[in-house]
Amino acid sequence: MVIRILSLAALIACAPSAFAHEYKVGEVLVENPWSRELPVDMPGGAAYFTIHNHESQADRLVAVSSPRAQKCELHLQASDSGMMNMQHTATVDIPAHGEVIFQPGGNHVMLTGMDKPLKAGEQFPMTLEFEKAGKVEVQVKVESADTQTGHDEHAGHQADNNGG
Ligand SMILES: [Cu+2]
Repeated sequence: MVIRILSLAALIACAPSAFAHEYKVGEVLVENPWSRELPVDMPGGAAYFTIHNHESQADRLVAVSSPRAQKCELHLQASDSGMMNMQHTATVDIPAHGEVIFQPGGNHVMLTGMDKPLKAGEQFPMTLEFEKAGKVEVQVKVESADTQTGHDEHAGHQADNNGG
């Protein structure tokens, strides 16, 4: 009986949310890929997820692509002395036994060149390619705009993109 209770506790500890969905390639886990519904006049979007590396050596996210967007770019965002700073990067390092979080106000995959805007409730495929673990296709769930807050930095960034 004690053993049964313990194993149940372990199961719960490994599942932070009943709604989380995750994808595995080698020892790399991509957790809960999601995006946010955007107004119709917004031609781009952003995708977020958490990457866990259970391998004892570091890996690297080297490419992202989706049939839903012409271009998927890796963007890093760092708060530098109070100023939000966004930069395009070719790759993202995933430390050994570490995790990298992509989230609003932080790292994200910028989606541009979409033929139609993202609608809440839909999901679309996106392929992540890791240098060592290889490729994995995930389903990105689109959530409604009001389920999350604090995205203002990113709206400003997209305005910049439109100008260039
Ligand atoms: Cu961006």
